Amino acid sequence: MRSPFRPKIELSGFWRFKLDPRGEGEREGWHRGFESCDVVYVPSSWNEQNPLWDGYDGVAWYSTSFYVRKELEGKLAWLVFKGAGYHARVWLNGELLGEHEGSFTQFKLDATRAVRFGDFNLLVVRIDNRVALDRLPPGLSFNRTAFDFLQYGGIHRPVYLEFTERSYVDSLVVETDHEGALKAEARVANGAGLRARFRLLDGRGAELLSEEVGCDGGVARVDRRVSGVKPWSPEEPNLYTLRVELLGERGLLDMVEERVGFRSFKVEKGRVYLNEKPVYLKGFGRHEDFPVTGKHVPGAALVRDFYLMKKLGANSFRTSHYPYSDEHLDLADEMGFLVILESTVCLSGFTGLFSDQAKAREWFKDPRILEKAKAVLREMIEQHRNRPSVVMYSVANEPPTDWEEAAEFVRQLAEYVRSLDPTRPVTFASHRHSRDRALGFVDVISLNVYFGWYSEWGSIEEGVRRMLEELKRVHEMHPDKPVLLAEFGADAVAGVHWDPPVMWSEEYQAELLKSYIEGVRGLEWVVGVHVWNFADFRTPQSPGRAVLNRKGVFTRDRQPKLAAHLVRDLFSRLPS
Ligand code: BDP
Repeated sequence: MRSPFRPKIELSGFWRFKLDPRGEGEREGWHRGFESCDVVYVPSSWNEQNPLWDGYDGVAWYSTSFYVRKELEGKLAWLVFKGAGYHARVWLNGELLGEHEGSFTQFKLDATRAVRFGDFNLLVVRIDNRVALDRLPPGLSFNRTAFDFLQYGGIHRPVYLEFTERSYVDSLVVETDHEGALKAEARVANGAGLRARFRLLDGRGAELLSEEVGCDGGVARVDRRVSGVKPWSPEEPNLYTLRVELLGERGLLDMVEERVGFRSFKVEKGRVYLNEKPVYLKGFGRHEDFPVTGKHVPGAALVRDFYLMKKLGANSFRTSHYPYSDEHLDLADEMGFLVILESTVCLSGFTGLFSDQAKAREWFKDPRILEKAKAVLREMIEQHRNRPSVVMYSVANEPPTDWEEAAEFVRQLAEYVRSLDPTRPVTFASHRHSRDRALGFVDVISLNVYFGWYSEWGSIEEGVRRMLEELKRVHEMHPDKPVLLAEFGADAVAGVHWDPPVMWSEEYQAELLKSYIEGVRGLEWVVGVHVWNFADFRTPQSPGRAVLNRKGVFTRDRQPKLAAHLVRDLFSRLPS
């Protein structure tokens, strides 16, 4: 939900920055302002902005100041962080506004009492980016994590201050189908006696619907079928604007908008359907990772990514392994990509973090962990549920769900997601395959498979044989569920060529991807292939990683490897 109406102060730019390795800032009163010669750019991660901060995982402080005009006095002031972390604590003019855990979901703090109108204001943010077992995703330290991507720190996404009247639209939930059904529900704060006007506009601004309703009980609703709308799909991502205007006696009090696509998506009898037609998911697992800016992918780079994905014939991706930014998903809506929106429960190397496996099992029974996992799901669904691009939720990546405790954890998350949004299918990415005890709890079975890379070293043929064997076993166990090949791939260092194809060469990567994609083509219960990964990305340091995970079909600066050209050809021979 965005507002073209509310006064807004954008806070992107150069902020003051100070590391706090001993964690003494708060005791020393840094939240009231601190001195430092260091500068950092927001939005972006701190790590690559200075080689000295590259591997820093600890506490760091940010500050900036801004002016608020006197005319805004009397309004409510909201400070919005689109993503900062891992843990953020925020002060305005020395007053604590609040805190938030998790880097990848937005949070909004009430700043009304702390703002100085007609004056300068000092905003201070303390970021704690330590890796820990009770954080999501978990780890022991910067280079010993359950997840295979760098624990970047900082204010990765935009920050702004926004003003509303005392009565304002607090949330908007929209549901559609491909035949023009439109259900919308706006929650209005202090809405007694007010009216809300819902307007639907097409791409040219022509009005297709206008309906005025009361806001009694703090809720305004419309439930209509709009005639003449074109459905949203990857081939034709038709978008409309749903605008909600809040009307008081003296006129307009608030205005919010959501971009709406009319589409339906469902899983039935082992198939997935978009707008009642079977659809094959072709695409990638991605990351938000870019040179220098870290976990912030600049808008121009995102646009390039989306054109590259289009060029290769992709129609889909997974937000591995956390919810992506609004810009990222705005482009998916706009350019027509089917998105599997994944939470931050990434547990790939989880069991390896424990010498005592009983302790690892206990983790899944800890109610605080379950609560944190639910909180991320709640926040990501609230933030992104109106997007036509988001067609499915993934509650976890590679949990050790051959264990009963982990399977029960996943079951609870899947159930929780359905209670929040029953309109979308649920999945998680499994690396336990036929030994997985949680596959029965989800609508689509997503499998991450690395035969021919992490096992069967150097033998693509043997790898593909094992992969197919395992896939068929899973299918026999769950014949009614569609299977998505959610990850498969091989590292290739760009520029390394070898004949015959050997591991780490561009040829090996290309050959492996080809054999996998051709191997599953024609299996009618396989509903898609997501290559791991779109581009090379940074990881913790270990002997298995050459600074980056090199499984990208593009390099980190988005130039093609041999595999990119081949994938284009392979995707073109798959169903659409
Ligand atoms: C999978 C993980 C992914 C890794 C990938 C790899 O889901 O995060 O990056 O393996 O090892 O197990 O390349």
